[in-house]
Amino acid sequence: MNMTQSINRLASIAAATAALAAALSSAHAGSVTVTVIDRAGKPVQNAVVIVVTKEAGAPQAPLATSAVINQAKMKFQPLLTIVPVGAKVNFVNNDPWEHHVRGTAAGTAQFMTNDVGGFNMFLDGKLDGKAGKSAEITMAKPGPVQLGCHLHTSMLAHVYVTDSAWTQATNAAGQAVFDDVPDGPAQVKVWYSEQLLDLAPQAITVGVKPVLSNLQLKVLAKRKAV
Ligand SMILES: [Cu+2]
Repeated sequence: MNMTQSINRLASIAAATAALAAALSSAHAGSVTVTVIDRAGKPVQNAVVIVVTKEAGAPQAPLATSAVINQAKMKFQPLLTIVPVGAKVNFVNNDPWEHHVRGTAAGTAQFMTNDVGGFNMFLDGKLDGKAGKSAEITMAKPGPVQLGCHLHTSMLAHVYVTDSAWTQATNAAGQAVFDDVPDGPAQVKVWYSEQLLDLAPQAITVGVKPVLSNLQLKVLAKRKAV
């Protein structure tokens, strides 16, 4: 084998190795653990963590495309619901009195646009022995939505409408754990109802090594988890 043949041989081996590495890395999905703490360093439960990836893909456990939010005992239940864009959310009044439910953009969006895709609906009180009155809303736009009631100002809850399949609420330890994020560059974003101004997204690189990311809010967590 002369010099040129050797170099060609090496070049073809290198190309094959690179192709194999690319195939392996594109097939791989990495683990990302995000911990959200508040201004005082305490873990924040029910913050919404969104991982935005460049690679297409779907997690093994996709977000449900429908959800039910009950009104019961003067509260929305649950207080935080995460759904993908286009999801249908059914509001059900289980109280024996009327609720006038409204949805408006939450966070900075409420100041930045008049077109918030908001909604309003009267739900009559539930009659004994009958199913609660309900109404379905399609969540057409990404972003946080604040729920309230025109009749009962103490009623407050949120729907986070996400355009990333990798979106989770943090647990009591302030953590969101994603097991199958496609490899490559990604951004971690966090939304929390008390944090009005969005924090800058954090750039991460997903790969074989698990990513541990910490985000600190500029506000204090609610004393009682929402
Ligand atoms: Cu009400």
